[in-house]
Amino acid sequence: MDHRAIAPVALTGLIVSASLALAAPGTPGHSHKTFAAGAPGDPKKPARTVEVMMKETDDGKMLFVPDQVEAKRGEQIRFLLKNVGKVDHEFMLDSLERNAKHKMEMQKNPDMEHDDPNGKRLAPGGTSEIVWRFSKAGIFEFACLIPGHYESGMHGKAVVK
Ligand SMILES: [Cu+2]
Repeated sequence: MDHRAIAPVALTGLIVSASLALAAPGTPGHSHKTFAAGAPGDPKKPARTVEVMMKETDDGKMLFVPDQVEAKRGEQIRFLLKNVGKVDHEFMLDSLERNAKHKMEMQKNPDMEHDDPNGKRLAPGGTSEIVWRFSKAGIFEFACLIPGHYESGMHGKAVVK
């Protein structure tokens, strides 16, 4: 019996199961290392404060107030986020394409929690902030990607000139 022939097979099996575990769907949380809408800001540098409220209306809509923010290229904005609604909401600042893709992922994994430089999830009554540097010109989007919320109106534009 040659034990040396068995060892590499066992090792390969171990590597395969480890990779499968890492790639398993439904893993809560994920990181976003690249950002489409600019870059995480520097809280020590000056920033203009923009308050954004998240809420539901009596007729079933879900909104950001305001739903449009304008910035100059290079400007830093401190988004002061307030969930004044009755359910969880999130604020995810990204390109329209990336938010659309991310929304599909959220449909498969609705409990995905966000606490990223460009996105936060807030419980009712919760507040948070995001300091963001709009280093690129373009039209970006802030959206709530919790299933059903985007479709109920929960998205806004960030226009950077
Ligand atoms: Cu929402």
